[in-house]
Amino acid sequence: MFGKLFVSTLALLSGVSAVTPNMNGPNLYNIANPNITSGYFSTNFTDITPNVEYMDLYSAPITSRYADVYWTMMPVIPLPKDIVSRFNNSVMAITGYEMDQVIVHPNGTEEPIPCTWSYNHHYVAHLQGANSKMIKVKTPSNYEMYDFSHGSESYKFVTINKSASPNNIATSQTFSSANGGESRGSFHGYPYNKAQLIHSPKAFYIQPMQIDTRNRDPRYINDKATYHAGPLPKSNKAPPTATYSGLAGCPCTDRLKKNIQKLYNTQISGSCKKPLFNITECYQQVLKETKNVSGNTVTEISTWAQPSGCFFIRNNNTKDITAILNNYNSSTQCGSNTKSFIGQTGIDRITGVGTKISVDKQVTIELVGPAHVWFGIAFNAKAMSDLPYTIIVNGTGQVSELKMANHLPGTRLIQSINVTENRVINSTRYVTVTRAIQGRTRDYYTFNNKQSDIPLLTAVGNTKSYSVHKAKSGYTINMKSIGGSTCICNSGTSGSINGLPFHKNCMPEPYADLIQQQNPTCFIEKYVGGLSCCHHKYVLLDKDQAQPNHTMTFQIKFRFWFAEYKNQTGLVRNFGETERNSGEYDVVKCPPGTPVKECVHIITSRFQGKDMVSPQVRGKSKGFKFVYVSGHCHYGSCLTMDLTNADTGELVCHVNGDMGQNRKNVRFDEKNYVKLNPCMWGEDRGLMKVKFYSWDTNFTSIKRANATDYFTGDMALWQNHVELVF
Ligand SMILES: [Cu+2]
Repeated sequence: MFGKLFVSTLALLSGVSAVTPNMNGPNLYNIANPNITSGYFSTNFTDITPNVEYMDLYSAPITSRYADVYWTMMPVIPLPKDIVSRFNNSVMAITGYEMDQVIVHPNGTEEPIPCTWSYNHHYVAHLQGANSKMIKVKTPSNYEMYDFSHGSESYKFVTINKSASPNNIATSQTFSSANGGESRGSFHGYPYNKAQLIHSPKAFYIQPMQIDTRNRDPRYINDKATYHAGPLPKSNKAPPTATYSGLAGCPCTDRLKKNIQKLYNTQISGSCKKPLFNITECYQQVLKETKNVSGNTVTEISTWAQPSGCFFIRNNNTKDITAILNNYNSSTQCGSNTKSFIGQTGIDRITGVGTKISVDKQVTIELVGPAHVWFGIAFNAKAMSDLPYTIIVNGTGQVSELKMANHLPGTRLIQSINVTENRVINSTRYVTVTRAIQGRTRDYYTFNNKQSDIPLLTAVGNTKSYSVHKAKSGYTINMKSIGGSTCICNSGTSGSINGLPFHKNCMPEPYADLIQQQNPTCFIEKYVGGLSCCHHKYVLLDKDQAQPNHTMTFQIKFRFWFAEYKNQTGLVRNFGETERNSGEYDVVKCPPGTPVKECVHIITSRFQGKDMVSPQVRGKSKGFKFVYVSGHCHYGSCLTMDLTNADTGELVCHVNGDMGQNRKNVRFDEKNYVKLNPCMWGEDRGLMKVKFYSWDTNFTSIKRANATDYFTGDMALWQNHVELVF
């Protein structure tokens, strides 16, 4: 063994020869950006790092039936005792890893299983050090790009004993590059003298997502060479001729209940982005807004003279509300023909303050509050730090105007209001003031029909004269048009699939283009497949499709390559998304008749270096050097991924989706399942030299996909490792 160490949780010694080969075979892997002028870069780990060693680790067995989804954090696998004691209080330098999925037979032999049997959708794996612990984290609803880690349920390792690991050596490491169907045939390794460093390594964790796609028909059950389609749900997008399983796209089956809630907003100016044309919804929403619809009916009209879709009109004299649905695609704006609008709040439960605002030729503000202490109301503010225009009524009935300050009493303003009413009835004070619509200066709030929702802050004191508040609260006053129309517009949807909230953060232009392209992945009502329909233990068959009973049991196998720590440069994870920040997207099939060459679905995103690494990891560094850049995209459709430095036009990394062709004697070559070569930079011969990028560098990512067929839940991720530069 030339002093090389071979360890395994199963203590398997088969397949080990004197010259330690790569687990998945010699010379299997390639890189996307070789520098052939300086020689050939070998992807055999023993060629990169002298005296490199390895350890083989196996997940607990996974047992699945056809169409099962397996996606959960698996039980911890302790590292072999001799490794733990050897690296206790010292550093292991991980130079790369290999992955496979294998059936381990009772006699110890291993049988790799193809993508056509169990599709590794992805995995996130970790090595835990003695000074870290695993915590479960809920991805925040407005997560940043670097927060993402292949799906919603995620785990994080945090350092528990900072002083134990000197020089900020990491106490845990995550492995999730080229981490899906491409994993077995794609290179996960670093150049000479670069590594993922971990202090006191102790345990292995893996959260794989596997989809069982093995046809259990006795005619095909043992055919590893060719894919034979098994039963597929109605929402499956793969054509009958597909050489890959449509289950890999996580189709939403009729076993899942989709609950869609529509969202609405009102407008008294401009036009609805999405007018509401459904008569039942129109009636319900007008009733919700006004509490009273005259005739309990919606009048349908078709005219250019009114805004499109659903709106209501309040009669100036009778105060009757008429609900109207205009089927004409008109350009007339909401609220037209009027400058008067009105809004009213209830009495706030915390402060006891209520407000009514009427805007016509001037503004009338009616305030209700406690009679014997001061109370106040601030306009267009969600916090005092907004420094809002404020009206204060003190316990003796004096009314004044202020510009609020943060944590300070604020500045008195020259009076612009007339007090027209000031009465006390049963310890409640009723004050009415009038004012010009336009504020006297910028310190005064100016009312305008473009703002139909005005956030208000209310406060109440303990004392007669204005001083520190006893309680404060806030609400929004909703202004409605009088005489003119108040439109009710569609403003999107929210909802859940199988009881789990559906949440996407698809970013608008210029960051990404899924929203503009109306990609179905962003909208629950259009969503037909992907991670949200693919949770642990889901069965990807319709209700009326019986799930075959036959089970298959296999394990995920990892071979970690490591070396003694000799001041290798430690690498950190760096993450980018072309589908910002959805985490997946649909490759939408091109229209029938499109020439094959033009049938390409393209998405683009723009981000900066700092969007790819969290501020905590960036620390005081001024930038980074790419060492390992790995594109991630899926089976069947992935054509190319390009990462470009938008400031210079330099193409940083170009990745080709290398589709399997079922060639004999080629490993991991299942037809149309992908293999992805990473880009690498280093001092080794055959590699390009590393380059510095500041955190402000602008990058563009473009992903091209073959859209001859429809693919749900595809991805276009960059899962990289970089060197920080201080
Ligand atoms: Cu993926």
